[in-house]
Amino acid sequence: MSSHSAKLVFAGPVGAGKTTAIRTLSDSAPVSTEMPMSEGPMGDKTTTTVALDFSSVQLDDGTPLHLYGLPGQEHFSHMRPLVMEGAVGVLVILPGDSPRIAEECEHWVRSVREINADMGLVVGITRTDISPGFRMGEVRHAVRRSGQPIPIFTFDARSREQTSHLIRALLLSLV
Ligand SMILES: Nc1nc2c(ncn2[C@@H]2O[C@H](COP(=O)(O)OP(=O)(O)O)[C@@H](O)[C@H]2O)c(=O)[nH]1
Ligand SMILES: [Mg+2]
Repeated sequence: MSSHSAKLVFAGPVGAGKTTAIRTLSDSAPVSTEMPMSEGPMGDKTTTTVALDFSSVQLDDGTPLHLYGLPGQEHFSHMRPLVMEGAVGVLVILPGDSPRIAEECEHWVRSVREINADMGLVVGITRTDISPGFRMGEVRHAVRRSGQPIPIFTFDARSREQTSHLIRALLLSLV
């Protein structure tokens, strides 16, 4: 890793855990643009990211790591190439309790690759503790359908240890 800085982007659908992961990792208070959900609350989730999340953390060697969370909604898809500009890798976060997880996986991995085919990519699946129906095999198949193989992990975005582990896996996949 260079001594300058690195940029990582967190992508994925609404409710996956992008904002939570960035908050969990943050050294300083993250900048966030949370607003009440226009369509009303989704379960216990009453706000959603309308523009983006941003935070900066330091790697062990002192390298600043800039973290950006993309808005999940499709009507903000025009922001993805802008936010991904200059990023070294993308973490696609998917909610394990989504009945559409395979479809969402294929969609997000393809969207990222359409913007940058060489982008480092890792899939992280949250909320598996509350998803009795979660099947890793479905996500593996979806990843295969969307092209090159990429690592898939489960993690809890509320856990700093688990989220840091995933970031390390993404950074290691780039070298
Ligand atoms: N039970 C459980 N909840 C989680 C886990 N990871 C994230 N969450 C919760 O899932 C929600 C994700 O919302 P948010 O971070 O706003 O999602 P975003 O739309 O992707 O930014 C939050 O309420 C988190 O606390 C997990 O592994 N298990
Ligand atoms: Mg968010």
